[in-house]
Amino acid sequence: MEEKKTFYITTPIYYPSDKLHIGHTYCTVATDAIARYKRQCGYDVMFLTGTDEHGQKIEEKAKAAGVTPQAFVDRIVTGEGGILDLWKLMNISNDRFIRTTDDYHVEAVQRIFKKMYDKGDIYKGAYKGKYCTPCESFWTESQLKDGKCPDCGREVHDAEEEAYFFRLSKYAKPVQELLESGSFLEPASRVNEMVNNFIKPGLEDLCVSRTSFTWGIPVDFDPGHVVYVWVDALFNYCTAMGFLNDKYDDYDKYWPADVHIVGKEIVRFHSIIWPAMLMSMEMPLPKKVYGHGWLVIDGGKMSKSKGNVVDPYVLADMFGVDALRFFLLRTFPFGSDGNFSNELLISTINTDLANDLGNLVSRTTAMVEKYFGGALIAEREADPIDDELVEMIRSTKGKYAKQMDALQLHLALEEVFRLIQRANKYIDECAPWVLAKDESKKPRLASVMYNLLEALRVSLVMLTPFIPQSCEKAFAQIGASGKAVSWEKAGEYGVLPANVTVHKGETLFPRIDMAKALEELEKREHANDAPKAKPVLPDVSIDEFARCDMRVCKVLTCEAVKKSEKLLKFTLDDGSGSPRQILSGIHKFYEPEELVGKTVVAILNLPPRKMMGQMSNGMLLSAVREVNGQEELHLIMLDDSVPAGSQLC
Ligand code: ME8
Repeated sequence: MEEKKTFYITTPIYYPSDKLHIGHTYCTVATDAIARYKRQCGYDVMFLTGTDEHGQKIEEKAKAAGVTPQAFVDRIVTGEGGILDLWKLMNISNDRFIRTTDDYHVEAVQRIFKKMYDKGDIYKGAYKGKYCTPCESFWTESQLKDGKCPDCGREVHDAEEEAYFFRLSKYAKPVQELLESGSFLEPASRVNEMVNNFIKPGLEDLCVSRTSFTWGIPVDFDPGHVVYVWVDALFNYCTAMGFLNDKYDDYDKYWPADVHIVGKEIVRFHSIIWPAMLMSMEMPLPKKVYGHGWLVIDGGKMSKSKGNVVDPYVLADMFGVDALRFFLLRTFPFGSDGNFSNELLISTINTDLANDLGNLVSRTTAMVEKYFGGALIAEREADPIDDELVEMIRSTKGKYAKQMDALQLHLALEEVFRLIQRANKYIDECAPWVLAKDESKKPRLASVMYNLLEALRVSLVMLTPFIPQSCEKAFAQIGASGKAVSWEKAGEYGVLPANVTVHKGETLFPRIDMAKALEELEKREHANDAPKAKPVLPDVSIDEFARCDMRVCKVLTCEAVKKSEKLLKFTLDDGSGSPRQILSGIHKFYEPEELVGKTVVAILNLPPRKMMGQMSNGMLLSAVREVNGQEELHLIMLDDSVPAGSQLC
């Protein structure tokens, strides 16, 4: 058997420093559509994505959250609502997922770094910068705030830090040649930008190790240094295939990558630094780097600090995963920036999916049911009016494929929608409702219906990479399965059986009421403004936890403490037989009368404490949260059936 041709495609690996937004989703959904298309065409596809987990930024965020960097990234990558969940929700069909903290990657990067060092392409030098002594931090000139330390605002002084450098300058010429010949970097406009802005002014050697923080891959032959995060990150594309490690064995099969899909701001790393390092390693170069544009809001990039990030979870929940995938790829030319707005999203769904595609499916299946009881008759009668539609059924595939192969996803979709719109027009031209009135026109009516089903079949095959779940449902509705829904048959007419049977089903894309949806979105966005719960504290051992004696208590009496606005005095039955007194500063939230008789929880073995002259022997447990700057407190109360003295564990 002939071996399938391989196709290796990657997305950037994402920083797990915050929740991902619709801009990140855009990149991954686009890559997914290309990967699905290539699989359809018969390629043996390897689609890689992952997370880029090292670096100072993550180290600082973890510190601020009071957790270890590993715990911090674990939560964002594998935690609920994290990156893996998002890709599952968005129906991303990646074949592999790499985390740069995976052991095999760490070890392979150490070997790579050593190889370039042994070759003389990495050398030890000094990184000149500004130093803040109290903070013990190195800064570059551009990181300073008004010439002072950006962290503490104090004076900085010139300093040097020992660091390793990669001889990027040595590769300036071959990299320029690579960029200027062929189609290594696309869109072509990005080539000039790279050559004129970065290579021609002179490529300087690149600092590839740091000693000012520790959250990175250690340089194993020089403790104290960690590998620069971009060196670590870029090699993911090879280590994930098994390069210099035993975890996988696919390097020979898939490397070099057919295409790296990346956002425009990281084109420089992928089209200059990456090929230079590969040249140094004497490894084959990827065939293409494609730099897509950004989704912007009011002309500016989405960013957490600007508060304009759009949550893909909210949009997918309100409008459906396929509708969101479709909108992203149909609306914006892949190589350029696109202005995101909720209005545009809703109007695209209504126009293309509800009106054009959804209506074509529902009108066609409804008519086949109404006029033929669901199954077409075999006898058909052609008419010259069919010719244009039939020709489009045959020719759209070629035009679509040309655009898909050039990664012009929006233009590929344009071809499909041309066919869908033509089919809708054909319904009006043929007026099946008139044909249906005349029994002798049944064969003609059957022909019209058949042509519509064929137009739908080929359109849906081409839409499958974009809206896979909806296409599966639509195929079932139009009675298409097996070979008929294959790529191979997407440019042929006459594939569905003559007696094809339809199954009218649920509406695929209900029309969205713009005003109502915008109002709902507004509400949900504000719901997201609510403060997030505090980060989880560092781990305690089970033994430490077990030393806290927490028990169920019944409130026997409760009264306000004189001269105190906050304190309530409780007498509690803790199950021991003698009453226990606890003071609690919760008067702002509860009146004493409402608590008598309640079943509460207290920690009993805290050291006794005197408050307003009274002893408190323990503490009542409450749930606390800050909402809009106000503290909210809820005393923990249990069902009255839980007996006093029951221990919490
Ligand atoms: O850059 N519109 O990670 P990242 C479109 N870890 N694309 C956007 C976008 C937007 N508004 N915002 C972000 C990194 N992206 C590195 C990559 S690869 C070896 C290392 C895209 O999480 C962005 O352009 O900051 C980039 O391609 C991707 O999301 C990941 O960004």
